[in-house]
Amino acid sequence: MMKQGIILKGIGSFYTVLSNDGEQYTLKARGKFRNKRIKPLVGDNVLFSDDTIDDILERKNSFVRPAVANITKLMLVLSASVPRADLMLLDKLLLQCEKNCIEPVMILNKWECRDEEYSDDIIAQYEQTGYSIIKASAYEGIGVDEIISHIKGNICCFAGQSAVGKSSLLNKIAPLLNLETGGLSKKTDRGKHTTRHGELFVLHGGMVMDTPGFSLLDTADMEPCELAALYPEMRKAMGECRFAECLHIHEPDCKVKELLSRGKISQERYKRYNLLLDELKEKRRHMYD
Ligand SMILES: Nc1nc2c(ncn2[C@@H]2O[C@H](COP(=O)(O)OP(=O)(O)OP(=O)(O)O)[C@@H](O)[C@H]2O)c(=O)[nH]1
Ligand SMILES: [Mg+2]
Ligand SMILES: [Zn+2]
Repeated sequence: MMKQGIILKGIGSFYTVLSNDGEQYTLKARGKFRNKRIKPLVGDNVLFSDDTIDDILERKNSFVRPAVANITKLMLVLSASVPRADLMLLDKLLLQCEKNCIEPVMILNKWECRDEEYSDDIIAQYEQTGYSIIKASAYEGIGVDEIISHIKGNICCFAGQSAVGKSSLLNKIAPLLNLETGGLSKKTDRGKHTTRHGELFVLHGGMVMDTPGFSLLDTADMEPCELAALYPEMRKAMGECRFAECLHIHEPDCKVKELLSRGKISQERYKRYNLLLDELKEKRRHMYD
């Protein structure tokens, strides 16, 4: 009899699958996947019988690093003190979410020892996006209930640079996880992370994954004129510029520029939009080289 389930983890050629009836199975993948060079991913919805995965259902989205599919929320963890965030990287991850129908949730961890000027600035730069920004502290349990409320019914990946406190927050949310955490000082070589195998944990009515970082997909397939629509605060202006193909830089009667001048769009985020736009144009120039 064929059953359906979701892959929680894969080690070697074995996959742990949580079936719709709530049982967990250890399964192998059919040879046909290898022949077709398809690798079942954590988060995949699969059909299986006996001890083999027979089919992978269509993916809503998929990523290479971490290898995961069908994410519905990306929990972007930042530190309100150190380490400082790379906001360009954050913006790129937010664009990635927009492109893949993933809801981003920003978490400002270490709130109990926040640098006020710095954390206020981050909040100010992103408040016009409308994204949730949760003030949190794994140490003091601040914001934990709010994070938990986002998990139900979702596949949530915790992403963010090393040492922002992803694993610490997850341990606070679900102490049984007992994930490894560490200070910056413990990590000798930069590429090394305390978090290794991607695994989905079933908790609080949803699933979460701790990740050692989240790499970006290539954005070369995007038209420069599509970029602004991936910024919620700019999206409001779409269709209101004089030119349909407006890139919102030097064009006259540009609604985005108007919102910018009225403080409805953050100057800093807009500046990074400009840099990204240049990057995109540059990439497209080289596409036909
Ligand atoms: N002050 C403060 N420190 C925290 C908080 N949460 C975590 N830390 C510390 O920050 C350091 C990094 O925490 P981790 O949970 O290992 O960070 P991570 O994001 O999982 O790091 P990687 O696994 O390397 O990606 C540790 O020393 C934690 O004790 C917090 O809320 N406040
Ligand atoms: Mg970690
Ligand atoms: Zn415009």
